[in-house]
Amino acid sequence: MTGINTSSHTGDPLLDFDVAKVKEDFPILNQTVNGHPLVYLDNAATSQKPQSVIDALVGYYSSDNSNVHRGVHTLSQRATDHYEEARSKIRRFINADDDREIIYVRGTTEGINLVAQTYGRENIQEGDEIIISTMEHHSNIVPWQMLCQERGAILKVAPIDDSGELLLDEYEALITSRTKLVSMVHVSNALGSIIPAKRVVEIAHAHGVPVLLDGAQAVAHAKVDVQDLDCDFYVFSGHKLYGPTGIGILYGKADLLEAMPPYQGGGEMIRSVTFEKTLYNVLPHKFEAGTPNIAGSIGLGAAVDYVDALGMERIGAYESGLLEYGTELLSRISSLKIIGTAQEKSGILSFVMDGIHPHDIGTILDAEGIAIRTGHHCAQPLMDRFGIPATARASLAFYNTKEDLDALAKAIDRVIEVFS
Ligand code: C6P
Repeated sequence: MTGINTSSHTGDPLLDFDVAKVKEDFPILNQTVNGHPLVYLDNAATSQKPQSVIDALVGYYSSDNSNVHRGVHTLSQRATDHYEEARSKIRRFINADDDREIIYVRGTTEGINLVAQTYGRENIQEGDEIIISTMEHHSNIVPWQMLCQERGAILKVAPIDDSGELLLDEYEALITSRTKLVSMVHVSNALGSIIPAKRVVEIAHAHGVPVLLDGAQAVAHAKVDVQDLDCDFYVFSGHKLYGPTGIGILYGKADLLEAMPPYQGGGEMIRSVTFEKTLYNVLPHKFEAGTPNIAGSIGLGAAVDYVDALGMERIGAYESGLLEYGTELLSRISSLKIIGTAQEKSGILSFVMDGIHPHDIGTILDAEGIAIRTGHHCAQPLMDRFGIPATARASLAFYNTKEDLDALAKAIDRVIEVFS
């Protein structure tokens, strides 16, 4: 597996990436659906898994399956080594400073809930404020609403413009002496907008406010460096990064994590327990109560190895080329409107069509073997902002091709035909 044509650079990222070779690493892509070769364009919902990730899962269960941090026997030590090696790989992948800052969680949703229930409960009092943006996924809205309800705190929403760009001045104007946290999506799942995350953090920090970034749609598509971003928390899901479901990462700066109370109580998160008192374990174990998703962590480590070998910069360049190509194709369809046209965009093509419900678009595309997502994308307030109930969304990964996008455009012509 390399997928990178290093011998003859053409300067065209679409040509410099050997996508045919890369696709061979993803067995699921080699099938027909409804009589057509599968075109998988639902990568923002979940991405497909390379053989190396599947092998890592099978390898773990075939050779090493055992509980971690508990046994002196060989299998347990092997499982623990692999589990902790994966943590180190993930730490390097996002350039965190220390393995202690990498907390295994179930996914983005659990990572945000963890921060809300620990940092939030500890630091947010009546009348305090939390700032999010219009573009949030429900998982970066509801946990804060729950906390605000409990505490009598206030949730403020930074607006966006019609292209889907965050209005930085209006965001800054929302910050007051009562603002205790900013929690924002790094890349919008419904629009593809990439927020100026570094600037968002700088502005918040200038007011002494910590920042959580929801990186669910960012980590698989561009190099993320948490130290460069200087964010205080960063969360993402393994399954959108070519890894297994049920595993994700909460990154937090060590001093913040140290000061936070634990999330759940149970085994593993303790140093000692008596009926009178429990002493908590050190980081990261303080936040990892119970038997963790060992196979998932190891699988995520293998996914990180895979994308590292391809190179995040090359992945980003290739996907940008694809996005440009797809945007151009869809823009030619007069009855179609792209929702989300920010200057800085990740590989998401959300669109609506005159008089045709997105679900009908999705159904007809499925009959052509094309998988997209339709609906509100768990971002209902964002749909309200655009005055629409739903969009059809094609979302890209590095194993997609220009031909996939040609097939999408052709199938959209078919949708128009059916409804004319
Ligand atoms: N978005 C989509 O189709 P979980 O479910 O915990 O792995 O990820 C939640 C989540 C949080 N933030 C953003 C920006 C997301 O995109 C998602 C998941 C999927 O867009 C499923 S709703």
